[in-house]
Amino acid sequence: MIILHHCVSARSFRPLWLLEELGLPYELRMWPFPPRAMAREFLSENPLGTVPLLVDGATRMSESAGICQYLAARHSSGGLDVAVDDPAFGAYLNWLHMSDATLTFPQTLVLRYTYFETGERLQPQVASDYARWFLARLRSVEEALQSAEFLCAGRFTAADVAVGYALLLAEHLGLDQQFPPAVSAYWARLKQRPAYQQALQIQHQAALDQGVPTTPAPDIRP
Ligand SMILES: N[C@@H](CCC(=O)N[C@@H](CS)C(=O)NCC(=O)O)C(=O)O
Repeated sequence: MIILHHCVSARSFRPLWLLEELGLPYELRMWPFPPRAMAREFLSENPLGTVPLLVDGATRMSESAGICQYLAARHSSGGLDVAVDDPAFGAYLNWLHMSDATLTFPQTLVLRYTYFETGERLQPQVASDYARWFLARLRSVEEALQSAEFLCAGRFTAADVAVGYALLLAEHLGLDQQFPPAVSAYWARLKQRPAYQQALQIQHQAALDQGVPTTPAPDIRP
C-alpha cells in the first residue's frame, strides 16, 4: 500500500491529486504544518521535515514533481505518463521540473516574506519581486496553451497536475487575478476535474479524522 504523508494544500497535494486521478489505493497520513515545528516525530520519517513523503515499499520520495513522474510511470499503465519514445517526452519532463523549480519556488519566497516571517524579517520588496518573477514565468504556460487544452502530448498528463499545483498556490496568494487569459481558463478547467475536487474533499476529511487543523498550509499565519 502506498503511504502519502501530507499537509493540507501543501506541495504534497500534487501526489494526492494524481493518486485520485489514477484511482490507486493509498493511505493518507496527515501532519500539522509545518511538521518540523508542529510534529517533530515526523523528522524520523523525513529528516528534511518536508511534505510530501511518499512511501511505496522500499521506495521513499520527497520531491513532489518526481513523485508525480514516478506514479505516472509506474502505476498509470501509460495513461498519465509520456513514454521515452514519445516526441513529447522532453516537453513532459520539462513541465514536470518547471512546476516546482520555476513556478512554485518563487512563490514560496512571496509566502515567507509576506506572511510567515514577522516584524523586521518581513521583506515586502523580496515578495513583490518574486511575485513578478513568477508571473513572468507563466508566459511559457500561456504560450503552450494558445493552441492546446493541456501542456503536452495533446492530453492530460501528470505534468498538468504538477503545474496545476503551482496555480493552486498562486490562488492562495491572490496572484490568480493576474493570470494571463489562457492560464486562467486552463486553471478553471483543471479545477473542474472530479479527481481534483475529490482530493480537496479527502484532505479536509482526513485532517478532521486525524485531528489535524484543516487550514490550508499557504493560509497559515504565525
Ligand atoms: N521541492 C520539494 C519541496 C518540499 C517542501 O518544501 N514542502 C513544504 C510544503 S509546500 C514543506 O514541507 N515545508 C515545511 C518546512 O520547510 O519545514 C517538493 O517539490 O516537494
